[in-house]
Amino acid sequence: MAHPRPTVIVPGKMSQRVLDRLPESFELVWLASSDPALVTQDVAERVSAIAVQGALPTELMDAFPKLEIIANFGVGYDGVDAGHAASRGIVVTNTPDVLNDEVADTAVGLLLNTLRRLPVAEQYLRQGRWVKDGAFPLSPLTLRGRSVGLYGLGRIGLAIARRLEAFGVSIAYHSRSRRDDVEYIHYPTLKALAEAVDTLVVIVPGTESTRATVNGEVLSALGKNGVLINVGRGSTVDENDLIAALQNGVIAAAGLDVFENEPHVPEALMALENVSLLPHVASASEATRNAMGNLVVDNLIAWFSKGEALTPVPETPFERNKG
Ligand code: NAP
Ligand code: 8YV
Repeated sequence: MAHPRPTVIVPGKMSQRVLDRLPESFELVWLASSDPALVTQDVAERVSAIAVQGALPTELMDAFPKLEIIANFGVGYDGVDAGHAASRGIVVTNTPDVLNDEVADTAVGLLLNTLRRLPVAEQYLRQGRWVKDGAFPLSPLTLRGRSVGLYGLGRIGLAIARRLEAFGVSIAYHSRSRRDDVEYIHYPTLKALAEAVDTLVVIVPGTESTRATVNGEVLSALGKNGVLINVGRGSTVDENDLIAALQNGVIAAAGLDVFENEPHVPEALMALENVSLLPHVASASEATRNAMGNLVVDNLIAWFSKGEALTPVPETPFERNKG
């Protein structure tokens, strides 16, 4: 047989762990980009799996008639049209749980950076200003006495909440369904949560139902002592409303790991002093990214060897035709 192993296509950038492990069990075809024009007819007919990091254009998905599985590098799979995959009987997998602790650690770090301006203080020291100008200015904001609201209390939201308990702040949340296994107060709407707290941490998926839900109205409800932290997806926050709220003192500060049009961050946001910005690094340690990479490959192996993916997304609860 010319190609006894399943053929996996990887369009564009991908975790090195995935690229290193795939050839042990699969024929790996790497594409320089997601452009379907790069796919030869021969490859198109062979491909039964895609491993993807970031966006997968639907035209590329549809270039492969025998596609069975799309293994997404990341727990968020907003870059893959899972509804379309479902309509074709294609299973989509993601990388839940293995990154919860790393992302939660980063969220707490970003919150502290935003409140206490620690990255700015470090730059002050490095620029010799401690010697020249004396002590760094006191931070107007503190975590002391804050009430934190989590927008999303799933796997990562809960890991953030558990960490925040140790900081002695009050914790509440909004999600569509109330959890029975926590004591935190549940608010049935995002606006009600924003009215009740002064610190909002966004950790919901980037879907149509969350798109631009953190808008001017929600930010006004958060109030002038309010702090917004976003470690979910940029699409959840209306960036223009956020910039206006930060410029006009509608809220006090924001810490952002994710943006609407990554890697582009609006100049207006970068010009503000009351923001702390990270380039989407919440899960970005070697150990955690390798664990995510392993789960991508293990999903593919499980699918082709056992007929079941390890972590399929809810839209595609399929089993492989074992016959
Ligand atoms: P999860 O376990 O599925 O939790 C999602 C939470 O959001 C649940 O509490 C869910 O509750 C809530 N939710 C979903 N849609 C909602 C809506 N329309 N309104 C209100 N609440 C809603 O997901 P996870 O593993 O914690 O990951 C969450 C997201 O974090 C990922 O999808 C990804 O986008 C993002 N993320 C970012 C990074 C980063 O590097 N910055 C890293 C990892 C993950 P209900 O369903 O009850 O509403
Ligand atoms: C990764 C993420 O940065 O898992 C997610 O949803 O956003 C991050 O862990 C991303 O998947 C890498 O492309």
